Amino acid sequence: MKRTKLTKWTMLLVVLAITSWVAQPLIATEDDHHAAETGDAVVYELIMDEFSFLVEGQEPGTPLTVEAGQQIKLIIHNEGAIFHEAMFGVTVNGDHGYIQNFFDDVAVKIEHDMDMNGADRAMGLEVRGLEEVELDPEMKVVLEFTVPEAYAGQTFEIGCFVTGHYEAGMFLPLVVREAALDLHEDEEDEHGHEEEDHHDDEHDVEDRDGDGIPDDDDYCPTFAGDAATNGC
Ligand SMILES: [Cu+2]
Repeated sequence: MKRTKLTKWTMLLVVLAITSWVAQPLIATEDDHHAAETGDAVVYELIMDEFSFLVEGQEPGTPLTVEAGQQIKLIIHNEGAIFHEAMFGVTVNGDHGYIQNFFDDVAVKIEHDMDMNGADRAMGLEVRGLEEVELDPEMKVVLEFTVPEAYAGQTFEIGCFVTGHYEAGMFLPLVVREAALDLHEDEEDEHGHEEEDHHDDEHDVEDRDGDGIPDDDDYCPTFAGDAATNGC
């Protein structure tokens, strides 16, 4: 949140970059130019500017929606003119971020490319409990992680807590959907007629936040919101 923190972080990055360069880069520079080949990870680009988060290819204000158990490669890019940060969690705690951190018990691989005296270099860190990402203008960082199964059906948020930014609208819901719904339905079909009743029960549409938008259509199913913002 403070510039001093960024300076220390940047110094740490530089030290680690030199270390990893000397002892073979942790991530081959090549990999970053072939995102599609990174295992089964689903790639999203989260763009920061004044004052919003936007998922590349989506309408402004549309949540970042991921699946429980899914492997994610999240590129965070500050396309704004000023410094921004991203925190991930639920329940805003004043200016300090969120009470529950999305990454509390999640291993995150952090990758960053940089130019070292004209040569392309990459670095990587693997951390658990990542609290925040801080980026100067034009900076880009990649987070790789697996969405915990236990998060299925929960709605989190991504927010910037640089003074005044959250209040200016710099936040976006992060929705975790249950995984592999289609597979589940196929299985049910195989059970045949006698399970029809059970099948129907499961398809009763809930509206947990009571905002009049059924959970199936509600991008923020646990937050009472406006129809104009898809329930967020
Ligand atoms: Cu900001």
